[in-house]
Amino acid sequence: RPYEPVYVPKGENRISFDIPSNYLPERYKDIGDRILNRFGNDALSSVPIKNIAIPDLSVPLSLSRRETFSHFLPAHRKMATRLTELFMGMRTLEDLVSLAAYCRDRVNAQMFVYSLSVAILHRPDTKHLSVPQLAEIFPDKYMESSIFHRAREEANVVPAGSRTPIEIPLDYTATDADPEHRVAYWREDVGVNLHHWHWHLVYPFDGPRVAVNKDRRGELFYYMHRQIMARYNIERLCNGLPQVSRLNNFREPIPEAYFPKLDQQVAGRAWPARPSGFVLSDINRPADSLRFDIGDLERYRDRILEAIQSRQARLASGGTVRLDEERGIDILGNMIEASILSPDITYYGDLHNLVHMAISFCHDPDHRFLESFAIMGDATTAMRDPVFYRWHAFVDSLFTLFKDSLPAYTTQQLVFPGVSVSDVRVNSPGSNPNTLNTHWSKSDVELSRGLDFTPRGSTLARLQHLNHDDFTYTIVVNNTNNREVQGTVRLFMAPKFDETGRQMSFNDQRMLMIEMDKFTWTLNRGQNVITRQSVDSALTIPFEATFRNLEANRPNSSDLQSFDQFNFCGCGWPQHMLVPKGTRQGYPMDLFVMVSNFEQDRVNQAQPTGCRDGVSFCGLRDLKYPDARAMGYPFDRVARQGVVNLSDFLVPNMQTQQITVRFSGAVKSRQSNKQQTNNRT
Ligand code: CUO
Repeated sequence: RPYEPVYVPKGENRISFDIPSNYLPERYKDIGDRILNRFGNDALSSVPIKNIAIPDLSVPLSLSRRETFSHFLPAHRKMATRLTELFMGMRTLEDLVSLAAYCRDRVNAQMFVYSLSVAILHRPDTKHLSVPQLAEIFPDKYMESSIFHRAREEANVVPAGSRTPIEIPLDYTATDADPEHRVAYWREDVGVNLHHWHWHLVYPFDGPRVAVNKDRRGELFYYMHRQIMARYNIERLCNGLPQVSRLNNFREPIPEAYFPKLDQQVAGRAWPARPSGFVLSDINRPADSLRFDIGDLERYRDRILEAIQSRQARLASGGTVRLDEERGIDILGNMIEASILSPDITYYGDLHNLVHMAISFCHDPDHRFLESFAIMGDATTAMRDPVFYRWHAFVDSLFTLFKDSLPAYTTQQLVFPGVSVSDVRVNSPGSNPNTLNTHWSKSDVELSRGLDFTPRGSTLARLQHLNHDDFTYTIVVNNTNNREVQGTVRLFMAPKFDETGRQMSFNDQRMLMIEMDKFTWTLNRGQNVITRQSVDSALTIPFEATFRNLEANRPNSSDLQSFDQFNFCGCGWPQHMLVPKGTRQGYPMDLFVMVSNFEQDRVNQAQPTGCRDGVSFCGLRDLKYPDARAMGYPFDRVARQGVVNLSDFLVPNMQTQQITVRFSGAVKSRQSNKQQTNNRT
């Protein structure tokens, strides 16, 4: 979309970029004046672009603008890494903007956004900027393709300000004849997919070392994806489906089918679908510089298993490294994913990424049909496909194998001397105590930034999604120490019963413990009553980071103006997906709270500046992960001797409460517009 001004939905403001005429690609050079003046006085503010000496772009330019881009493809990520390095290496912000302006109409659009976003997130002079919301730049990766025709039609006929949002129905990829479709609302949720894309932007597995080499990134790869698996499995149980099976045999047919119904607007093609029963094959696609056999994947898998069993890994530099209690899981995360921090990437391979690719090319493994990868080949879209969870269930089982070989936590590693929790409960206004209420909501996403049409102006897509009533935790904690102490409050919840209706054992239940919140609290002597709002969860980003606020979404409204001034964190679990759907009858879950000793959780470092949302899944920029305990503590280890059920696991600084999650089935508008208050420490 050359030379469109960037539309900023803040009143009628438009910004154009004043591009030096030598920046125009060959194709437009002769008609440069006409293009550059295309919007005349329509563009109210103009950003001058400095004319700089353009560095060598031959590597990123080797991917055409019309190809689909995937950072899972080694050849593509080599190009993207080069481009990211160039963006990161620009001396000043002005030079960066200039190079970006030059690249925008030459480089592959998705690679451009990927590399520029990684650079923005990691350059010291841009790290306080939010990267643009991807669903607005590439709505085709998040929404059913037919809406784009409808949006253009609406925009052509109806002036901005009077346009009606284009409604996207909840069920458009399949029917309930496919049992997997019962959880499609979860897999296809825009916020969930935005979080996943953003996580991989913040934690790239390849690229400039400063972007990759982050504190405990391998462990966070394990923990964030483990939590996704637990949440998805709970959602399945709520919908009468069994937990996900693992993809542990690379030669067996894959039962799950998926027909994405997404268009790749850039390539002008539909994303490939996968009928049931497809089998993975050896991949040989010279056009993608990609060649590997199923046998290679099996070899990598067996070598990783051997490392887990022997608790040591080979180093590329020679010698070995021990997979110990403290660092083992982090090394394994980097080894399995794999990131460039893998101890030996030639020996252990690139297992997780290559299986993403093998699945995404199973419809055309040797490129004879000139087909591109399917949605599993792109972190932006992968979570929509049921096979994502089959594959990640296997990846997770490798981590579990390692974690379960570590000794159980002793009670000394769990207690907080002098501190006990006597009660925990949840309350939602107007509802029974200890009940969480879920429902559908409809919310809007702006389409106009990502669509090429005139006349411009706001055009919205309206999506139906799961949501819940806001709620409050109340926790009663007694401190019998004769001084004030600091505690870390850890909130989790898990289903009480398994698929067959039997009460879960501790070891089964701990695998489904989803983190709900985590925060530090000062405990006075005696009794303390802690209250905490669900909107303040350390897991989530605010509702408004995913959606436009429906009520405020009128052109020129003051809320819309404040929307753009709000510096959102992109990474973080969407607030509207914090609570599992539950059931109409009420789904029984155990709410668990632990108050651990902050002295042992503390990470000594500077206070974070800027973005502090979504910390549990996304960490803090430029800082260490702000919890010294193993991620998932206290549920990341097997039960100690004598623990059969959750109640046996409890020590005085823990407490549980049975809660009910009730789904109303109704479409309800949002209960509150409350912003997160950022009051966590
Ligand atoms: Cu996030 Cu497989 O790691 O997609």
